[in-house]
Amino acid sequence: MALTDNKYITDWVAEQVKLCKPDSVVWIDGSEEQLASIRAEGFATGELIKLNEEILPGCVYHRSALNDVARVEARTFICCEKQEDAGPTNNWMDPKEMREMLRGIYDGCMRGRTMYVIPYSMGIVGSPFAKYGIELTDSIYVVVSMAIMTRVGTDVYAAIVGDDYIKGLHAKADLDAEKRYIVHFPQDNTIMSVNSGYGGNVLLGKKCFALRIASCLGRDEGWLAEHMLILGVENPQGEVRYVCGAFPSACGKTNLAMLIPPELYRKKGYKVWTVGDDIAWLRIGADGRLYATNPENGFFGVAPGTGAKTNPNALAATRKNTIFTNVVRNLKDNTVWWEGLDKNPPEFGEDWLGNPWNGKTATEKGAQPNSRFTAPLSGCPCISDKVDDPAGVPISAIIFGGRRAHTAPLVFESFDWTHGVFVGSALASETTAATQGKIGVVRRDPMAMLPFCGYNMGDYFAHWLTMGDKIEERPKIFHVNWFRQDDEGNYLWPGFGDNMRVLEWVLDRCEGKAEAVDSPVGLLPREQDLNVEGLALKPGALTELLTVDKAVWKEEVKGLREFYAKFDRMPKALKEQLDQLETRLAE
Ligand code: OXD
Ligand code: MN
Repeated sequence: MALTDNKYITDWVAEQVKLCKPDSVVWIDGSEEQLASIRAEGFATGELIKLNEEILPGCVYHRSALNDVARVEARTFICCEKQEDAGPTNNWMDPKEMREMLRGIYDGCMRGRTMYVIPYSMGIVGSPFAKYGIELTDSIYVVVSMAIMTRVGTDVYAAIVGDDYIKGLHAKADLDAEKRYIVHFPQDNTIMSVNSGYGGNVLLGKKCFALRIASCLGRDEGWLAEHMLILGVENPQGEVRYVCGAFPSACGKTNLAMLIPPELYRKKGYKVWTVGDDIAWLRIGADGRLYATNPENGFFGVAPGTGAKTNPNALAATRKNTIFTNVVRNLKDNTVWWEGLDKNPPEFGEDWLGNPWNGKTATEKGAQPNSRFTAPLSGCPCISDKVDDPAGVPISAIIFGGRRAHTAPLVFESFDWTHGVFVGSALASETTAATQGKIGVVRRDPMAMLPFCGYNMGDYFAHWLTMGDKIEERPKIFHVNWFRQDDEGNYLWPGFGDNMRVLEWVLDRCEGKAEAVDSPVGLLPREQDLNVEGLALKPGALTELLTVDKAVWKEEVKGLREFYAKFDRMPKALKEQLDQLETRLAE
């Protein structure tokens, strides 16, 4: 029975039922009772596997299809009216043609299945900044995942006014990779996802809504939807300063968001608090500062590499009420394992494909490199007490970063907001397992939003510049690179908790307490400005980390010029920034 009498919802659901032809429709109310019965159904069908209740209470295991383990950018579309509004970095098709084509794929695809109607909120229900969505899906995995990643409940129906909600239709269909489409219709606030069961393609509140559709809403309403972590650094005086960080997928955003400061800092009383690890919605507050909220309610983190040494907070967050996807199952105690968890892989395991796997002798990896945990924010030991504050947290600094072996120094500060926007537009990184395609290729990923911006990125850069005009107390903008290597390919910087040393300089710069020197690319700390006490850096490493190699940067400018040439709508101010960088490099 429908749980709302809002005609804009019931009529739309009825239309989708007519199209997909499910055997039954279940309206989700968000209650634990209903979720428990849906989980039980998932256990019965095998879509979910219950894990050891004593060791991993409330945790379940899920496997996605072999050909369906990552986001599919080549099959992701922005279908606005005009192609030029989607811009050169998005796939586009005429919305009418796309709807026609999708109609054929969805027609009857839920026969023999149940359609679930999930009401969810991105942000605190009822807060002026929350945005609502309804996702229709034939996947139990999606229902239980959305209940972790977003705020699901009947209060969402009550909060939706008229048709002011994002419509999402997801169907697994046949999981046919050739007919897999992730499509956004920003002018109708609609998302259609079909033939996939992988989280990044099907948990529609996340990338599809909170980034692609929300970026369009932000452009129209004067705010920013960004692919950013949000963290707070508490100093020994108990003051907390907040930072946002945009890093391309799988560059360690979750690790940075949950950083544990080195002992030296902990002893003095420094702490780091996590507000979010993937998405930030940024708005200008009444006081003219920029405020960030995390619209999500959970973490969808990459499992491999998450361990007691690299990220104990993330690991702790996964010990309760978590969904593990495509990791190794330990059949002996019905728990989970992945590469990088510990040095004790199970002997009696099952790999992500469901084949017997002996971690003591295996030559192949047991967990899929993009295997995931879906865990509630509330389970994270360092979760900020501001995470549920609808006003968000005031942002002192914005940090851009990527994986660059040789180009970018460890950290630099932009000269001003416009230069900072230029630095964000120039962001690049080496590809990893989070997307399909080759691994290790350098790709430009402006503001880490290349796969997530729902409109023409030229207009998006212009929107950033306009936001800068409106913010009275602008955050300073920085660039970091934890991944710089020496000529032998060794990392020069230890990363992880020691990134706190860089954060300290960043925040001190925001408060006018630290020095910096000019360089062609931005303002750099001098070696003595970074606290490296107790760090065993190789001789000369710090000097190299803070070096700007002009020859390498001249090549970078060439690459950037090619990239900029793609955009008809690149703002003049950013083209000028590129010219100015070239001039400074020639001096
Ligand atoms: C993610 C991604 O899953 O960016 O967060 O791919
Ligand atoms: Mn992400």
